[in-house]
Amino acid sequence: MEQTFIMIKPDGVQRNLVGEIIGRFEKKGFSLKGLKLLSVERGFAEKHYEDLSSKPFFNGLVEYIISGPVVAMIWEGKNVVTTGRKIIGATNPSDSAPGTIRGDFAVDIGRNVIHGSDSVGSARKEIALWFPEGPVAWSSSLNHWIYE
Ligand code: DAT
Ligand code: MG
Repeated sequence: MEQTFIMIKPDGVQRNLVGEIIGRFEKKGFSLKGLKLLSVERGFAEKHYEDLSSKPFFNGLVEYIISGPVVAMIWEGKNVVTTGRKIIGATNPSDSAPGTIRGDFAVDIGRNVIHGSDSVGSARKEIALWFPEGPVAWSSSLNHWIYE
């Protein structure tokens, strides 16, 4: 089953949005396969965002991610990468539809509350970086009510 990496950024933690965000993924029907609250160091944040290292906003982005604890998660389910990005909403909260996490809870692109992997390949890379121990192996007894 497909997995994605979701991270609640430091503003989401500070603004007490952790329960709200986890609730949206839970209620959708996706399964939580990894969860931790942690602070990351500069080098780790740079590695997570290495594809963006040439962007003018890279340093500010790294400063933001290391500015406080984040919640790192693995979520599993059918099409969870693409659907997870839809639940999160567009990168710039000015463009994020109401009903999405960024559409409902963010204003500025530099404080957009949450990260989600953009492809199955990057999900695999990001899960390996953030969860070297791998996902927790369990399966929900509700799967029968969520999948045909
Ligand atoms: P996303 O987080 O939607 O996958 P991304 O991978 O293109 O977006 O960029 C990572 C983060 O970098 C994004 O969540 C916010 C920040 N960012 C992206 N484009 C930006 C821009 N033009 N100005 C400032 N910050 C930006
Ligand atoms: Mg991205």
